[in-house]
Amino acid sequence: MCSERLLSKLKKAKTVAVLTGAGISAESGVPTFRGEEGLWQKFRPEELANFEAFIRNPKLVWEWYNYRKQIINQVEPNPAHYALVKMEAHFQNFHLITQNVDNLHRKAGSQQIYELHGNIMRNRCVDCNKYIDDIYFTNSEELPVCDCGGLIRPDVVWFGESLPQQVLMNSFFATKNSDVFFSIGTSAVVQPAASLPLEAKQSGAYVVEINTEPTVITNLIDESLLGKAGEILPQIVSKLLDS
Ligand code: BJW
Ligand code: ZN
Repeated sequence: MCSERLLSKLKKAKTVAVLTGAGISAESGVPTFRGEEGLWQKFRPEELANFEAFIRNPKLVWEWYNYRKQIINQVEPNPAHYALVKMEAHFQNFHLITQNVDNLHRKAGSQQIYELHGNIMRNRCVDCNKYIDDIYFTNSEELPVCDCGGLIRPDVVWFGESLPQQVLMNSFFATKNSDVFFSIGTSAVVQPAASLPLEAKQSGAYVVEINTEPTVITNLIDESLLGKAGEILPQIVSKLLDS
């Protein structure tokens, strides 16, 4: 699955950047966002992952997050997450940029992670912005409320909201400097993350996609590896380490 061309690019690479999306956690049992299987109670992510939806119906949005948190708390990283830990140890400069909020890269042992869309285990108050660690509540009739009386929300990035600026700047910097860039398990439709593989391409990186299906960027990049990240990434890493 690892072409000679990719192997030779990787052997010469000093800086490697990786963008991951929900597909990398699919083999761990975390549902993706798009496609039939990704829909939660037939809601599109755009309908739930926005502030207006939260204010209109916080109970519904919290139900979605509680459902996902329950899954995330029970699952383990898969071979794709672990392959990226090995890559981090191998390369001089390695940057892992993730759209995922599920903590699985950290759980696998990746050290430096740019979390573009926040983290599902953190929360903050919509009024005073105070950070609140993980909260557990099973009865979503009782919504979590801050000391100040404000509603507590998950500390994730919803549609129409800005991404954490420093994390975004670091991600673009790493992308522009990369010799090889991987886009793994993302449909590449949500901006600004979706522009990173194309930014890498424009800056001269060798851009590789790993996905079970072709995406909107497949024809714009250098190499598309069709298949499961948990199967393809370990093959790439072992070929690289054995060579
Ligand atoms: C496998 C696999 C296996 C499966 N192996 N692969 C019009 C045009 C352009 C942009 C916009 C527009 N209108 C609005 C915008 C901006 C908007 C946007 O991009 N919208 C588009 C959808 C049109 N973006 C934003 O609003 C962002 N902010 C922003 O732009 O700020 C500036 C601004 C501010 C104010 C006004 C305007 C601009 C914020 C985006 C936030 C996204 N948030 C979410 C939720 C995060 C919290 C949470 O998790 O709940 O992030 S939405 C959701 O989508 C989540 C994901 O990170 C993100 C991306 O999804 P991802 O990871 O790609 O998952 P899927 O399911 O789409 O794909 C999975 C893939 O895996 C598939 O391809 C499978 O084939 C594959 N796969 N198994 C390998 N085993
Ligand atoms: Zn508050």
